[in-house]
Order: sequence, then C-alpha cells, then structure tokens
Amino acid sequence: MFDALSNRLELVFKKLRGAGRLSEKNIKDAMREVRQALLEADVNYKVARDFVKAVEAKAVGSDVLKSIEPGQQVVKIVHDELVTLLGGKAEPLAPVTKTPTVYMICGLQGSGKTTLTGKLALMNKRKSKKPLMVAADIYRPAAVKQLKVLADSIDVEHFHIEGKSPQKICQEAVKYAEKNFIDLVILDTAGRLHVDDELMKELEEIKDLVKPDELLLVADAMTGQDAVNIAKEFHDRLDITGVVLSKLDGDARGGAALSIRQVTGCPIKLASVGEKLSELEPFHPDRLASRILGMGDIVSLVEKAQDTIDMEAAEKMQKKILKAQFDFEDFLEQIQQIRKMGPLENLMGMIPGVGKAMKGISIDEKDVNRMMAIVQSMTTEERRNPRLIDGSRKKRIAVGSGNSVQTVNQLLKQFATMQKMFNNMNKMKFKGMPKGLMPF
Ligand SMILES: Nc1nc2c(ncn2[C@@H]2O[C@H](COP(=O)(O)OP(=O)(O)O)[C@@H](O)[C@H]2O)c(=O)[nH]1
Ligand SMILES: [Mg+2]
Repeated sequence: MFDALSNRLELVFKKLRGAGRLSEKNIKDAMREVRQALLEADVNYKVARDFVKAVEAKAVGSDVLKSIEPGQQVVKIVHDELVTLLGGKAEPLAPVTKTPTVYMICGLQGSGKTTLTGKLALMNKRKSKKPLMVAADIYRPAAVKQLKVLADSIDVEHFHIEGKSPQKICQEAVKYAEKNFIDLVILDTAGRLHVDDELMKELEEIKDLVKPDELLLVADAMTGQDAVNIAKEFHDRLDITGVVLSKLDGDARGGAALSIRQVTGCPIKLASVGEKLSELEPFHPDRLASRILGMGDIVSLVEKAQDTIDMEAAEKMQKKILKAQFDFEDFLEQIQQIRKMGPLENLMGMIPGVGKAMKGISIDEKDVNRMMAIVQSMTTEERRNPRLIDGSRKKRIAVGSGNSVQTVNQLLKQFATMQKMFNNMNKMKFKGMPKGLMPF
C-alpha cells in the first residue's frame, strides 16, 4: 500500500545524503518534495503541511546541519515525526478481563465490520476466551447468514433474534452472555452507504444500552480521504474508542492510514490485512513508519555493503533468501563477507527488525567464531540440508568443532528461526529493501 510513497521518499533522502553538507535551503527543498510525496499518497493536505513544518523546524533549528551525517539525521527526524503522526505508541484493545467484555463494531457498509467481528472472535478464541458474535444488522437480509457462516467456520457461538430491533438484540446478547459465561461479546452493527442521522441514532442507543468497553470504527483504507472524513463524523457523534484500518493489504495510496489519527485524534488500534479471519494485526506506528521509510537505517547499511561486498554474489544471495533456500553454505559465506564490513554489533543494529529484536543482546565475536567452527565441521551435504543432521552427525560435528552437542543444537535451532524470519520477511513483501542487500 505504501510502495509509491516509499519510493518517492527514498529518492528525496538519497539526494539529501548525496549533498554532503546540508544547508537550510537543501532541507527546505527536500521538505517541499516530502510534502508533495505525502499529498500524492493522498494524505490530508493539512496533515501534510503540519508534518513538513514540524520536521523542518527540528531539522533547521538544531545542530543537525553541523552533524557528521546531516542527511541521516533528517531521515531520523522524518521517521520520528511519522511515528508521532501515526499515534506514537501502539494502543492495545481493552483487555477481556471482566465477563462479559463488550466490543461494539461500527462503520459504513462494506468497510469490513462482519469480517472484523469474526477476526476478533478468532483472535480471542485462540487466547482461550469464549467469544459471542452478535448479528445486529437486520437491514441486509444476507447479513445475519454471513455472520453465522463465519462463526461456524471458526466454531464460535453466534447470537441473533429474528424480528427484533438492533438495540434489543444487542441488549439481549449481553444478558445471554452474562448467563452463559461468555468472555467477549462482539456486536456487529448495521452499516449504511453514507453516514446518516438514523444510523447514528441507532448506534448511540445501542452504545447507551450496552456501554461497550470498546467502540471500534472500521475504516476502509482503500477509500482514501473518505475514510478519514467518515471516521471524523463517527467520532464526533459516538466518541469511538479506536479505529480499525481495514484492507491495508490493498493497493490504495495509504493517505487514509497516515491522516486518520491526526484528523480524528482517535488511536488506530488494529490493522486488518486480508480477507482471511487470521489476517488481523495490532497497529504499530513505529513499524509502519519504518516500513514507509524503507526500513530504518538500511540505506547506510547498503552503502557500506556496496563498498565491501561483491554485488553480484549479494543479489544471488538475496534471491535465495526470498525463496527461503538459504542454507549453511550461504550462511558461512555471508558471515565471511560481513566480517569485512566491521564489528557485527554495529551492523546488526542497522538491520530492520533485527536491531530492535537484538536490543540488549550483545554479540560476542567469540560466539561467531564458534558458530563458524561448527558450520565448517559440517559436510557440504549437511550444510545444504541441515535436516540431515541427526544425533550421530551432531556428535561428530560437536567433536570436530570442539563444542558440546548442546551448542550444536543451539545453532541448528537459531538457524531454523532465522529461516522462519526470512520466510516472514518474504511474506511482508520486502519491497523497501534496496537491491543487493542481505538482511544480515
Ligand atoms: N482484502 C481485504 N478484504 C477485506 C478485509 N476486510 C474485509 N474485507 C472484504 O470486504 C468485503 C466486505 O466485508 P464485510 O465484513 O462484509 O463488511 P461489512 O459490510 O462492514 O460487514 C468482504 O468481501 C470482505 O471479505 C481486509 O482487511 N482485506
Ligand atoms: Mg456486515
């Protein structure tokens, strides 16, 4: 969703970095381009204007210009401002502690309410909670059936009373939940094509009757600025507790996601990223900001890598990683290449995702040596297919490398985790990653 914006920003920052020393004018020019990029991504114009102003003030007013890497610093300021724009910290949902906890879902027709109801039910079921999906959309004939089918597919109980008003259905659902040890009641309310007074009144009444712990608005990220305006109208009337951005997996330009928090003042709590019921994620402002900016400090890592690493080999490696064909042979080669670049600890810190995950863990060069000794004690066959390494092979490798079997096991486990990480990165569509860069 943010590819176009990412690419534009990347170009702006490349220019900034290339400029060597920066002047106020460099920064102003760059910020004009950032603003243009935001507007093209369909970010609300006021949000874009304020954003650029805030970045500019920080970049020009401090010692940034005199610092060693002013371009890098400006990118960091943009990153931090993006995180702020998206809400700062991740805001979790109200915990499902009191029985029953009530989540009320609202939004326009087609925004993804019923789907979200199913997703929340599944998420909580997986945490051993007992959810109840409530069909309170009585206007669309198929709506009740749709909810029932979803509920059945995940083996969750659903609730509906034929011929009653949505207000009554919701009220009765909560009563039912109290008697039946339900942990979480999820109210799937009706939508309309547009915000109208009748709908708002109905939602207000339901809210007053059931006093939900969360009143979530589902905003369709594909609808761009409309989603922002709708969210504002809902929030003004209903005082919602959180926004769920749906269809973030789509190919819209992302402006809604970037503007909604600032315009409504309401936190984005969840991101819905697909039609499947498992495709729901907590919304993390910092992760999205890093993604939009092409992942943290990655550019400087690339620059460093380009100086020391054979680019052709690097590209080949990246292809392998993306296909999850990365084996111990590659691993060894990588470590040797990377060693040429400098202390491992510094390098790890620059890698998206890895830097944070490794925080507080120091990398001992001795451990790396041990790791390499183990890999070097493997046969080529074993390196290519670590699954071959059974008990007796482990023993041989341990003896050969002067380690315990336990240490060998540990490395094998770490390697498996890493492969899983590469797999996940692959799923994340690692487009922000410049060509020829290996993620470690
Ligand atoms: N790609 C994608 N499709 C979604 C997502 N959430 C919902 N949908 C689809 O959007 C359509 C409308 O969803 P629905 O839950 O029925 O919307 P409602 O009218 O608000 O209840 C359905 O086809 C869903 O499968 C999402 O996060 N990503
Ligand atoms: Mg629905």
